Amino acid sequence: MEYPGGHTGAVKVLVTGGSGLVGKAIQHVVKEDGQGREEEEWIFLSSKDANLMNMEETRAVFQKHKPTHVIHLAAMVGGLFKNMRVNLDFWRNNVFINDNVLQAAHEVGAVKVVSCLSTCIFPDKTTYPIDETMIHNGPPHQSNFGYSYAKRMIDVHNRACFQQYGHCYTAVIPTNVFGPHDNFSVEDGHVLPGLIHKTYLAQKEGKPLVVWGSGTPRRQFIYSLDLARLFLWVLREYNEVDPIILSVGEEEEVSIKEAAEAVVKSLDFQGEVLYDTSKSDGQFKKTASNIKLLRYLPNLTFTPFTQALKDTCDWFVANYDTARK
Ligand code: NAP
Ligand code: GFB
Repeated sequence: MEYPGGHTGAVKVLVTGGSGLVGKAIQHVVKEDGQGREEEEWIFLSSKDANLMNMEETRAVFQKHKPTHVIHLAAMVGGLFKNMRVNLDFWRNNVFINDNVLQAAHEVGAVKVVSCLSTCIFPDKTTYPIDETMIHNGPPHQSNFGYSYAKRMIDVHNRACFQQYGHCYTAVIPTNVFGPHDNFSVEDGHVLPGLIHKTYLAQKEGKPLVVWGSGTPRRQFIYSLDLARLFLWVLREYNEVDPIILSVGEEEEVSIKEAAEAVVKSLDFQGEVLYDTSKSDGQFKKTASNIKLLRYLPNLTFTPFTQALKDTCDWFVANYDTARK
């Protein structure tokens, strides 16, 4: 099986951040869905295996496994409100993790690394739809500039690594992700898991659901299992250093109000829905184009949003006691 950099034979894929929302989805697709290949060995790391902010621990785990390929997901991650609270931590922690992982991958001779950016890192003042060429065209939204600049440095690192060593180290740019094993924390998580958790509690306590902000901002959401399948394609077939947006189409963009109404419907919530406009709306929109992806995969389809959301709500209710919240 020919891989970038002329790699043939056995493939050992090390997934950093393998215990999170996206990592668990890749585990599901590789193991339960049988999408893994005979010549591939998959290793999924959590922070218990190594604190990747520490270079000695990072080097040790890479020396231990000597991966030929890396999917780099590990990061300090959070929703709008956590980002607004601790931008400095998001900057420092993610810069440490990213530099350690990319350097350790180089030191063990990994032929490919697929890292993870986000559609929230693009310039806040921009034309739409956003595409992959715009990453560095201006400052990101003020609410998450620490995380955004740390993520943008991955792209800088990849380009420098290609120029100096010829490595195929690349990155994907997912839009907002949701699914089983998400972080359902009301304070620190993203909007969909936060609304699922809040609706579940409102239903149990007979109280109104309070949606934060005006409900007018707009988002594109990708189901974690759809994203996981795309990660396997990028690992095996995508050979550009330039990043690629992994998102549903612009036409799938919904308002926060529509997303909240979809959560209410999925959980069959009968109570009152209120909007707390004292809370920030954050970025109004970050509409991203998936044209580059569709040029590679013209027949690509995504799980319908309402189905994916229902599956996620069902998972949360069934795993309430052990879910991250
Ligand atoms: P997540 O659920 O919060 O998982 C984060 C993962 O990183 C966990 O496995 C965690 O390990 C690991 N990690 C965090 N700090 C670490 C450290 N110091 N050392 C080692 N491992 C560490 O995040 P996610 O939503 O799956 O995000 C995965 C990637 O996708 C991230 O790079 C994120 O920036 C990107 N992304 C996410 C979204 C989204 O909407 N969720 C959107 C765009 C891009 P533990 O489980 O041990 O804590
Ligand atoms: O997913 P989220 O927290 O982050 O969504 P972003 C924030 C939007 O949802 C704002 C509204 O318009 C909020 O006012 N919202 C309504 C809520 N109710 C809630 C709720 O209960 N919880 C949350 N969290 N929001 C993030 C970036 O931006 O996107 C991160 O800050 C990351 O860095 C992530 O990249 C993918 O989509 O605004």
